[in-house]
Amino acid sequence: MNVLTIAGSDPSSGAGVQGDIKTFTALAAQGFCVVTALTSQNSSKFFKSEPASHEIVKSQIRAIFSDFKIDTIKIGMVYDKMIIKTIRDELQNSKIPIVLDPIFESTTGGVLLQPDALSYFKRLLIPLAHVITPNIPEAEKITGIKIDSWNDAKRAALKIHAMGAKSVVITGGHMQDDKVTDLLFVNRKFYMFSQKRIPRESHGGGCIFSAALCVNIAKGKSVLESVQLAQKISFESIRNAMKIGHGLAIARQKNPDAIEDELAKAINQFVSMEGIYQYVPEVQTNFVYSKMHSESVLDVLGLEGRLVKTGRSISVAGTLKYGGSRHVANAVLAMSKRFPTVRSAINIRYDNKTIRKAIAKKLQVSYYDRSLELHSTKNVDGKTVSWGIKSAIKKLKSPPDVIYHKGDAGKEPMILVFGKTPKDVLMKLGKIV
Ligand code: PXL
Repeated sequence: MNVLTIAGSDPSSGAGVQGDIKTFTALAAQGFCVVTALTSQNSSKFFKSEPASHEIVKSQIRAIFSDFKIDTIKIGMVYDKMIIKTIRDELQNSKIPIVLDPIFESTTGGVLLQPDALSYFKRLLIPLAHVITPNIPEAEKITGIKIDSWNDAKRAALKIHAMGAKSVVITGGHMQDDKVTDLLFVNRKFYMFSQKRIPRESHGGGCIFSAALCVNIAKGKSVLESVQLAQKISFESIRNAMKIGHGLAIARQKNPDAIEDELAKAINQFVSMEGIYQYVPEVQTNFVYSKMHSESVLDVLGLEGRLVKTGRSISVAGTLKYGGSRHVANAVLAMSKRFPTVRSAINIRYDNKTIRKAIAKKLQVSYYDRSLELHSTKNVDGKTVSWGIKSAIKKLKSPPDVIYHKGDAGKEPMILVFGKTPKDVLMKLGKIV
């Protein structure tokens, strides 16, 4: 999935476009950015900021939209009236969900929105927001309501909703409390989610929250679920913050889903293997990783699109999703029923040379013959693969590394490489390609 941030540059890279790209990457999304302004700051001090021209902001936005299909947009620092107007003009007819993160001032005191731009922010950007994510001082500034209690926060949320934001999250880090509570208003209802407070200031946590929210919405999750997940992700990132410079610790993104994290890394490694495009079959490639004790394809993470051969390279089409793969996922399910440690697999183009190489490298290779399958399971979605894997492992005492078949009428021959983890699969693949 492709996620765009329209925001300012933060050279300390805890916040701003750099922080957002890190969050997108950590959560296995493809990140894009449009830079609205430059700041000079480090972990202790904010020095200066200056805007990009509105022409170059417009040109960046058009450059992105003329090439990529963007799933969600986050808007952060927008700095001045002209940039706000440009963003509004470019996005007002778009149907892409927008997460608007009001950025008025940095933790270290820098001005990130010109004072005369606030009314433009309210009038032109708030109505575009699918979700807006002010903290308490930002919600006060937008609404003029002094927030001392959750009742005040609710009034502020309703007022921001009335300004045109579809849903509103007021992040409660600034509320005096030993917990951190976020207030969500969505579909006419209020929800409150609390998390332990980490007694330490850090830089970037707010940006991570809204960027993570943006990724979760891109993944098709509801606003309610996305906010809860984003709270967990930013909490973990703040807990994982590191004092790298002389001032504030910098929040560090962590993907709470280790399966997604490992598979996304392995996919990136796979596509950059030299000459690997030659191993992608006609039906393209999928790479999967299942949960432990998986029961159905919904427990197996795979690409909803595919790893697609495009000329002499491979592009990653679609998003990692549980249930995203049928064939390769069913192969792993069948395998892990017998050998539960095997949880990952990839399919590559059949070539007898590849099989000979696998045997020469002492990988355990097995095969099945699709033409021997009974008619009762043939062509039933997913059944053929399960049947094939079962028959290939029936007589084996340990799990094979490679299983292949030579095809059948209208069916392309195929090689599957199995492993405990995506990394294990890549290691085996490295021996044979
Ligand atoms: O954390 C908010 C933020 C967002 N964007 C930029 C920033 C900051 C805070 O410093 O500099 C560019």
